Amino acid sequence: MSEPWWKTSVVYQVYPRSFADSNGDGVGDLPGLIDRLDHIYALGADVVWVSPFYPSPQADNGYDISDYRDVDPIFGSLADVDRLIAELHSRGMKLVIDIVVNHTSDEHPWFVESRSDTTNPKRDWYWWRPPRDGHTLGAPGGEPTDWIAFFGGPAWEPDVATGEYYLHLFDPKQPDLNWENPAVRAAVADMLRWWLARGVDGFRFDVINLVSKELRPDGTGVYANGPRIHEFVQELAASAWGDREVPIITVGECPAATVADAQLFTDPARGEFDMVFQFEHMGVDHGPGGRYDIRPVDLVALKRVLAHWQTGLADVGWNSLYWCNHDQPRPVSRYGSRNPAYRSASAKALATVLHLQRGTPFVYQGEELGMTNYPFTELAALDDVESRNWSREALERGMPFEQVLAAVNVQSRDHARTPMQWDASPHAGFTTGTPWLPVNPNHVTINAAAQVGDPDSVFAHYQRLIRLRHDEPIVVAGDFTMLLPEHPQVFAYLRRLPATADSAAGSDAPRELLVVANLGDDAVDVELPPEWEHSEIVLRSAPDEVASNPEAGMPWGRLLPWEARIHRL
Ligand code: TEU
Repeated sequence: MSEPWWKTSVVYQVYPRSFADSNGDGVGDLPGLIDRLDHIYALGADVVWVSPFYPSPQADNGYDISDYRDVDPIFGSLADVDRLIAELHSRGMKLVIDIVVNHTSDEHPWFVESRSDTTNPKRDWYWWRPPRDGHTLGAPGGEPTDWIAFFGGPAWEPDVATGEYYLHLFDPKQPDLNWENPAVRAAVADMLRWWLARGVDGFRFDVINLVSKELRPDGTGVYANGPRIHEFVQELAASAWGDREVPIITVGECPAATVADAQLFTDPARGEFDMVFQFEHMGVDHGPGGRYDIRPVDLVALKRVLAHWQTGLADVGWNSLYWCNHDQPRPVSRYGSRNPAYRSASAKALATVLHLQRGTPFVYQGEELGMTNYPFTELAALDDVESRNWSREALERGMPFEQVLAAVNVQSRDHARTPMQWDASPHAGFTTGTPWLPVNPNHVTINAAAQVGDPDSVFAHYQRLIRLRHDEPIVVAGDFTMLLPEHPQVFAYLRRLPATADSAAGSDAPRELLVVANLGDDAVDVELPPEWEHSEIVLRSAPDEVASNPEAGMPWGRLLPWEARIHRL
């Protein structure tokens, strides 16, 4: 089977600010990451994706870049990146860097030039527009379109000096680049080639499907998946990495992308991306008001969405698989048990149903330990620009404080950003200084030191899931059939390797796997296909009583709370 390497890989995401601090300033850094690479290696991950480490005013924690070809001193230096690459490569691992090119920082020299004068050669590198007809700059309703920024407020910022507005789909300190201008696209491709020459193995493209947009009258504008999106991506791919002998890995982050969009982005014949991050399954606990309009997780809807992506990209394209990243709450708090006794079991069950799907799994730092959301008690403790802005606006609209706090305690992006929990010491082994965001008090029990080497740990379960993907071709290549789609508590599916599509797997390789998990606090009896009753159990996670006495009168089809099993035929 000559699958590209990224199809058999597992990616581990590092948010460098929160991973490991080597110099005691309270902020994680690249030397800290290098010191901890053996943790990721021990887990079995093949690839490390590092969130932005470039020079940045940090208005959005580095997703506002002021220089694409350097490292922010808070994170280290270019020499540290070179060392990171060498240390990863010496372990047989690879590095993916984060490319944020829908926007730059307003402090990037390109934007500084662009805003300096309406006739500056870089004026057209960004989206500048005069006030709407009959309005004065900055007056209510003067914005050129009705777009609202992802972080709240109008997506247009008035610039008094030149009398025009500029577009920012995110923070005002993140002006959008104008990809209609070929010089912008050439500059981006040039920068990617520079990083490839330095030795990186791939790119994660931030909100890349927003780069083609159409400014139109109110209610008709297009800010995502615009008319030239595939043209832009194909051009970038061809000019930046099309000539590479060893394929790199490319992941396009695509909010609002549908399966149909993803088929286009990830069809190898089209020369775009290897995979995209889709957001549909992130919406199953969002109400009509967005992510802070919280609804209980609807497991049936979650399964329907994931199955749709599995089948939608079965024949063409490829899936990314993720529960978490630096923008999402912790999966065990979001989809897992409310009962702390089941935290570990629910982390294992969630990992199982994700990792046995077809696609490339992404593990976000701390997920492999079952790290949880942080219990915020005051809004002032929040750092994330999105949750700060949302909570301020919600209070202004009259939402009671308790309700605002409850919402951020479910959804704030800061839950994923509290420091990595290495050990039980005062700052969890993350820093000797004062951490930039508080350490979760539960680090005294939930930490890497307590789990690495413990065969019952969440960490050990992730190790087994990753090893299974490396060892069993069926996990990579098998097809997917959802079972019990309407069951409100059980997540079950089959993976099958059709005999024809499998020459290299060998005749004794397993051709069918059954994955089944109880995602609830109560034991449940389900009707599973009878031919599986006496099949081999490859992996089983369950509360202690089953683990110690697996056959203790358990009827076939009974699943204990949060029990997950993988069977092999
Ligand atoms: O996120 C894009 C995005 O649309 C969401 O994940 C975002 O977090 C939004 O707030 C959802 O409510 C990417 C980055 O991952 C994120 O950290 C950046 O803030 C954003 O782009 C802007 O660069």
